Amino acid sequence: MAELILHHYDFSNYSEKVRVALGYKSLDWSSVIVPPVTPKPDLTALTGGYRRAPVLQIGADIYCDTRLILRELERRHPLPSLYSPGQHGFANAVAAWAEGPLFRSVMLYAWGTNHDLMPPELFEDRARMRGLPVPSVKSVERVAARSAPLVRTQMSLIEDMLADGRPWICGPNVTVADLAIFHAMWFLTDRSSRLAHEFNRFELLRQWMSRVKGFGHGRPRSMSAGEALEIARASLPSDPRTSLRQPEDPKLGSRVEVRAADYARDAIVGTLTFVDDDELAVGIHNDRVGDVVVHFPRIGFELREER
Ligand SMILES: N[C@@H](CCC(=O)N[C@@H](CS)C(=O)NCC(=O)O)C(=O)O
Repeated sequence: MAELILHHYDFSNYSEKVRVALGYKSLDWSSVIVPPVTPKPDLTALTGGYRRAPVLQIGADIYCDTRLILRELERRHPLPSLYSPGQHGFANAVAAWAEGPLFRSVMLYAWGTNHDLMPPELFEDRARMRGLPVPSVKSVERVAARSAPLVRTQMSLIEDMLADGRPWICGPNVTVADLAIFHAMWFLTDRSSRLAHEFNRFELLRQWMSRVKGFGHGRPRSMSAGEALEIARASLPSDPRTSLRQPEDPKLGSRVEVRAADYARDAIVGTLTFVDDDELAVGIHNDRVGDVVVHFPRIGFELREER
């Protein structure tokens, strides 16, 4: 079975979501650490310009965005499952809230509280990524203070989800909702314990957090970016599955642009090789990696013909 290579960095919460999934499924994987800020020349050689973390590489197939990375892990390693029938739609809706309003408040509160512990270039990089002015320390602290009540309100919603004694967010089975809420909550105390007191009131949430932590991270071994690029160059992309085009989609084989719908909207330009309800894939080529196929989830990404 082809090796799983995760490109990620330590304080990336979305990377933590995938590390926990690798632990839940008890998998061996190779760990390539990417810089938390641009430039990221090795990563973008593989992805055609996508800069976000994490990215999963399997040979010459590159999977972007945790929504698709988890699906691909499930396709290749179905058990234990993260997609129990009958819970998937609900789990997705919960995950959208957790990675939207919940994580936004947590991020603003945690970064504003821990700004002195973050790499100094981080605030400038993220402002540039979003096309916003670089915030002052004072404004970062003010926004943190405004976000704190929103974090508490939403933590009490999680406590309520667990109030009937269920082990996992959607009931008896672990789903993507558990991983999505977990990585948002993890971010609150990952850099320091300054906000640990926020968990005091939430007994069920604390117990659930330790159950998820118990999955661990699987079995990583470290790998250099150079080695990962060499593996891509020496591999062929896997044969595309049968596509399921919607009438509005560009034709297979046409030149297309894919970009994230929210932030870091750099276009990835390539040849459309596959589409279905959940996934888009484009073939790209460059001297460092040869031919690779970059895969994106459909939700959260825009697909159009090259302009
Ligand atoms: N929807 C994406 C979000 C990924 C994301 O925003 N990751 C953050 C790090 S946790 C990021 O890439 N920030 C900018 C960067 O690292 O360059 C996913 O699920 O993978």
